Amino acid sequence: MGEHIHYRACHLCEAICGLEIRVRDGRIVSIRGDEADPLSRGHLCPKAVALQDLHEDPDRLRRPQKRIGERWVEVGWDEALDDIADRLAAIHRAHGANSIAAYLGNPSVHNWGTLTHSNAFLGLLRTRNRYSATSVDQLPHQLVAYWLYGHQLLLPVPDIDRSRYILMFGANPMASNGSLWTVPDFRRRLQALQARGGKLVLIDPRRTETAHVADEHHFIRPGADAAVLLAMLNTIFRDGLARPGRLAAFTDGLDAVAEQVRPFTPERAAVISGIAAADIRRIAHEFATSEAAAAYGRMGVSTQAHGTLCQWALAMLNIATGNLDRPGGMMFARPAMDLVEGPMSKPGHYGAWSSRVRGLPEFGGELPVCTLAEEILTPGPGQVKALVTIAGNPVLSTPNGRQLEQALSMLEFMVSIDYYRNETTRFAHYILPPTGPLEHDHYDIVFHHLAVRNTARYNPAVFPKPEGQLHDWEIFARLGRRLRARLAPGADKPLLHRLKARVRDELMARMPPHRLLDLALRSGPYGKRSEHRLSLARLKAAPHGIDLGPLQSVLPQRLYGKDRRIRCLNTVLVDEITRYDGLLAGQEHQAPGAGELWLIGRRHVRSNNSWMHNVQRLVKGKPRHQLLMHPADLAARGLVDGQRVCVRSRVGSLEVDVQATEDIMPGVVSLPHGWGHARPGVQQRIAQAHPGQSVNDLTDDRYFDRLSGNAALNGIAVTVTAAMASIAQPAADMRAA
Ligand SMILES: Nc1nc2c(c(=O)[nH]1)N[C@H]1C(S)=C(S)[C@@H](COP(=O)(O)OP(=O)(O)OC[C@H]3O[C@@H](n4cnc5c(=O)[nH]c(N)nc54)[C@H](O)[C@@H]3O)O[C@H]1N2
Ligand SMILES: Nc1nc2c(c(=O)[nH]1)N[C@H]1C(S)=C(S)[C@@H](COP(=O)(O)OP(=O)(O)OC[C@H]3O[C@@H](n4cnc5c(=O)[nH]c(N)nc54)[C@H](O)[C@@H]3O)O[C@H]1N2
Ligand code: SF4
Ligand SMILES: [Mo]
Repeated sequence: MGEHIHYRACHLCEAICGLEIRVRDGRIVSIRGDEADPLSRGHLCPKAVALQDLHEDPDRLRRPQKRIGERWVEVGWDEALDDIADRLAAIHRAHGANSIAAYLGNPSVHNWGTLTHSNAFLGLLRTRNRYSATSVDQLPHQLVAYWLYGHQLLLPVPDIDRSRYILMFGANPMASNGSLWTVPDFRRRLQALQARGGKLVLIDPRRTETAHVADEHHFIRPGADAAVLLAMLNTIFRDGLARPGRLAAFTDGLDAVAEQVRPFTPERAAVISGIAAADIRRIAHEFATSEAAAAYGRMGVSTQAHGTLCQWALAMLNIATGNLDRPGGMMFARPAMDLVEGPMSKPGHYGAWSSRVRGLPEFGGELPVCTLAEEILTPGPGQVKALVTIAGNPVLSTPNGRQLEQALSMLEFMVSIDYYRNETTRFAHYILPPTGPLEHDHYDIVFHHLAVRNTARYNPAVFPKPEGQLHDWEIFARLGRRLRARLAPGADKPLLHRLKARVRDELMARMPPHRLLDLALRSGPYGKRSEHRLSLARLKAAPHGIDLGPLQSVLPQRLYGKDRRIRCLNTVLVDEITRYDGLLAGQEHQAPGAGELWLIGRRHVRSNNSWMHNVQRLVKGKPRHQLLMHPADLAARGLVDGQRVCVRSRVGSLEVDVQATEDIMPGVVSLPHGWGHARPGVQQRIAQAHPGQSVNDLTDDRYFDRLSGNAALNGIAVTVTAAMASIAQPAADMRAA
């Protein structure tokens, strides 16, 4: 007891800020930014303080839960794990490997025990029905990285600390704190860039928090980015501004790219995007002639109908101008525990098989989640009968959530590894809660790959593991051991093969994540053969983290594959470019019909996807889940600010309050995701008092990026009318008069 200060990296979002957590007599008394963290330098956001609420939340589950009808009872670990293994094995035997699906949610990449140990367990299932939040998020980025650089995790980031020009499409780091770009304290880093005479240009259908700090902002019609990006690329080639520099020595196909983009003129892009041709040309020139520039695009240009084309065109802008792998341009991090070069490397593969119902391509062993509900609902061989969810809430986070709810209610068996009974896990037969975030140690395996500076940081648990609880990795290890015993995989293989698999299993089950980290650090780029000599012991002795310096040029060595070359084009891309040209020519580009509006999403700094709404200090204050709409669009429909409205799409409808704002492009409306907690069976008392509506009751499972299968969550065609309740209101008033 007494007072202790713990240093700890925040795992809630991609910024991985260092925190200083003061604990007195077993209770947190304060959470501050860790000034000595070489990456975050003292920055934190309001969510960090909510770690205390998460730790203390009485709604957070601490024991395995079993559902019997509508009733939930607490059961022991052994009883739960035995029964789950029995039931999964029975379904596996009766209906085949693909009848069990798995869904991994976003926090699974922020929890290192899940990263190190879930794969061995999931591998035992041998199912092709693996899904994750990747396909409602960054799948197009990973596909393009795999095609261009040979590895799905070779994702370059804007080297903001040395950049002179950032061209940003569809990202809002002022709210998100950066994404596929670990950039804690974006605000201060941007101010420094601006003080150096640099500039941020933002393209977004909403005048966002980031637009307010940008030097230039342009509205764009949702989904029109590919036309603008291709036109910028075309301008750069046409006007002789393509200067790949040293990249030319290991880049193939850039001349063919110039050829491919020739039909895309700024004039054509202007018609569909709403951005003037002169602006498109000027920005392309500014970008190409800046001494260090980075073109970056995130959710807005990933979760839309042309996500892969957008990410490809952004990469081409950086390559054609020589800004890839150059200080101040788009650079690759070199993390201490390396998932690109290390033994855990999974470069990716594409289209090795397709989904059963809709024929969507797999990527890296996963299928797009927009097809999950129909894989459960459509009878026939290979139909999904059971589901394992890990740290996810697909009912609120994937398109057509109502359809998925219907599908979940029809499963023979479902188990969720999660510490909340949320909108999804309430359908499970078992919920297995892992320890809370401060009850296990932490090293960020993923986000050092995306950071603006190379650093490494390990922190032990703030609180001891409570009696009778298991860490995520222990749940996977124990469940895996039981499942192996029942499924006896490889029973037809020689005894030696089976023994080896058993030993590997046992080893993993006894190998906590920190032992794996130690091995990875020692053999990694800053390990025993380098001046840094990193090991777990070295990191333990440096609780604020170790600085490994600014990003370095790493190409061509870091390119993946034998010949280490960048491949700009392939036949799939060429076909897509041709098809897109046809779409523009035939004016078939998605456009809302008469009276329709485009629906887009948004994030808020006090929210985290669907799962931090059970924290009073984050949800208090003015509600923030209204539909944002331009006053002209309200007037055209005879609606007024604050009114209750009905929003309708192809798949569903909902009622929300509307808020008038000039900060949104006319013709566009915005609703945040992650709300919609007023569903029976959810156990999150504070969230249910501020339920909001789920935008994914409107988004469409049939609207997706054709190449990757990533859901198109932005640019949904909707109508907005007065809600029944608000029409009834004036009528009642009239009667009273
Ligand atoms: N319309 C629309 N939809 C979207 C988006 C959008 O912009 N618009 N964004 C998409 C994006 S980018 C994402 S990433 C997804 C997120 O979607 P999901 O990943 O499906 O959902 P989350 O809201 O992150 O749910 C996280 C769950 O994990 C649990 N959890 C938290 N930490 C841990 C842990 O350490 N272990 C375990 N076992 N469980 C834990 C929480 O209790 C919570 O129930 O949503 C997507 N959906
Ligand atoms: N506070 C907070 N931080 C978070 C999260 C959170 O929920 N809350 N979630 C985390 C996760 S999982 C992720 S993936 C990241 C996401 O991080 P970001 O991508 O930076 O965040 P978003 O707010 O989704 O930004 C997407 C932007 O795209 C715009 N947009 C929509 N449609 C289009 C379009 O067609 N074209 C263009 N050009 N723009 C468009 C939207 O208006 C929005 O401003 O944030 C992470 N950080
Ligand atoms: S910005 Fe992200 S990592 Fe930093 S304190 Fe906030 S939630 Fe945590
Ligand atoms: Mo995400």
